[in-house]
Amino acid sequence: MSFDLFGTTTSPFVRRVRVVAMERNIPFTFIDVNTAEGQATLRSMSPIWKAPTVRFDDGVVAWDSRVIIDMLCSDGWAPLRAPPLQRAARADEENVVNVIDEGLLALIRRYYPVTAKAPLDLPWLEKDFARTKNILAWLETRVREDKWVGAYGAGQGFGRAELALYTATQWMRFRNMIDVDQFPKLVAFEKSWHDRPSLAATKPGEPVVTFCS
Ligand SMILES: N[C@@H](CCC(=O)N[C@@H](CS)C(=O)NCC(=O)O)C(=O)O
Repeated sequence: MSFDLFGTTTSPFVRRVRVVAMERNIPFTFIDVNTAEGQATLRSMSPIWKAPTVRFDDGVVAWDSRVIIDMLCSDGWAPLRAPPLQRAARADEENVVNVIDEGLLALIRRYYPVTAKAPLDLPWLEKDFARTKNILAWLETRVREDKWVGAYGAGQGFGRAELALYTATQWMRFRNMIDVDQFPKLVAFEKSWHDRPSLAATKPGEPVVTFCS
């Protein structure tokens, strides 16, 4: 399997796909959608114009990081932790990933007026900001042993929830969107994973490496 990845060097959702590809040793070609050509191709492929969007070597196109990651792991998740099979544990993991996605999307909606120097004192932007703070406070109560997120994952490796949380808080720091340091358990969580090679090789804004070992 190989694929073309339409993305940016900064997107946390694109980063998740890059991390999974590196972890699973799946080669890909990166196409920057911040170029005119990359953006035009993205728009010809996806009606929502969002990154990540992927075209696999068999021609299959997918957007949304969760769907893409599922496809990259269709024959197994190793060395990542597979999603749990047990009902309650599965719901817990899906809920955690969904919470993180919503927190990120709320801050991404705020990021655009921040960069445009547009007003931020609008009720829906204020609600989005409060929502993200509430989400981070909730996640703070879900971190276990400084490493795992959610009820199910203790000692079972780096899975979707940990990937989602790490890439989210790192993007929030990179864009200076919220003070992550006010959440000590999230800070401890980040520290636990900093040296994982796939995370260290995909820092926001740095050139994309598409290595396979
Ligand atoms: N649910 C999507 C979210 C993707 C997303 O929001 N991507 C942002 C970049 S971080 C994007 O492409 N934004 C461009 C836009 O809104 O036009 C996923 O998980 O892939």
